[in-house]
Parts: sequence; C-alpha cells; structure tokens
Amino acid sequence: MSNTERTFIMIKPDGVHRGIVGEIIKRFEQKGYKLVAMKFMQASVEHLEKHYADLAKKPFFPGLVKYMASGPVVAMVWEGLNAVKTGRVMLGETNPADSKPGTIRGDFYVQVGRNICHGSDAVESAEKEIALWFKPEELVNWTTVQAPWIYE
Ligand code: IDP
Ligand code: MG
Repeated sequence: MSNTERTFIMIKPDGVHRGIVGEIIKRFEQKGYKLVAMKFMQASVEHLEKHYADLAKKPFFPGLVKYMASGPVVAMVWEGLNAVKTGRVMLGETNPADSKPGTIRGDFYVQVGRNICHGSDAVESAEKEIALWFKPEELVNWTTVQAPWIYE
C-alpha cells in the first residue's frame, strides 16, 4: 500500500448516456485521489473480450461485451493511498441489492447488467487493466499542490 497505488476506473456506456460522467469524476477528485490518465473512447469487442477475459465462461459474457461496446466509455487511472480497495468501496457492490446509498452503484443503478462504472478489484488486476487501456506515455507524471494536505 502506497500513495502511488493506482486503480483503473471506467465509466461504462450507461454512465455516459445517463450523464453522470462528471459526478463520478467528482467523487474521486474530492476523495483526494489524483487523476493520472483519462480517455473518452468507444472500445472494440476484441478489446473488451480481453478486459473481461476472466469472465469468458459466464453466461452473461456475450451480453456484457455487447453492452460495453455499444457506446463510449471513459477510461481513467486514479492514484493514491489504497486506491484499489477504497475505489471499490466508493463503487459499491456487484450485486445492486448490496450496494449502499452513498456509493456510485448504490446511488445510480438497480440492475447488475447496467451498473455504470468499473473499478479494478486488486492491485494486480489494476496493473493489468491499466496496461491494456493505456500506453505508458499516456500516464501523466505530476504532483498535485494538494498533496501535503491529503497526506501527512
Ligand atoms: P464487478 O464489476 O463488480 O467487479 P464482476 O463480477 O467482475 O463485477 O463482473 C463484471 C461485470 O459483468 C459487472 O460489472 C457487470 O457489468 C457484469 N455482470 C456481472 N454479473 C452479471 C450478471 O449476473 N448478469 C449480467 N451482467 C453481469
Ligand atoms: Mg470485476
């Protein structure tokens, strides 16, 4: 765990269509995480099959990839202390019924197949996902002036 831990957060096509891109970015900004990379794009089926390769055998996989490829996404890298685990807490649970109000999923969705936002589930998968979605030179190396007020 370090201040430079990174997580991959992606606003899914439903999050873009429903106009909550700014809201999701705001939550990570106000928490104190640092934006390291961001890309607005429409991902290909092939790319999404790689991203969700671990789920390839699930019955919902074809529908998941179709939904994810159906419109634009906002792919982002956020950095900071415990970014992966805390990012997941901010996101909420996979099961909508378990997602508490105050979390992104708890506040904005009701059905698992339209759940607005992705977040890496472990440091290792975060690193893999960041490498899949971004070239090394797309990760911006900068220091926020807020750093001494976020970290002791
Ligand atoms: P996560 O996004 O909370 O990490 P995963 O189990 O990794 O959840 O599943 C990836 C994505 O697959 C979910 O975010 C959701 O969009 C979709 N998904 C998961 N379970 C189901 C399901 O039972 N039906 C339809 N889609 C699902
Ligand atoms: Mg997952």
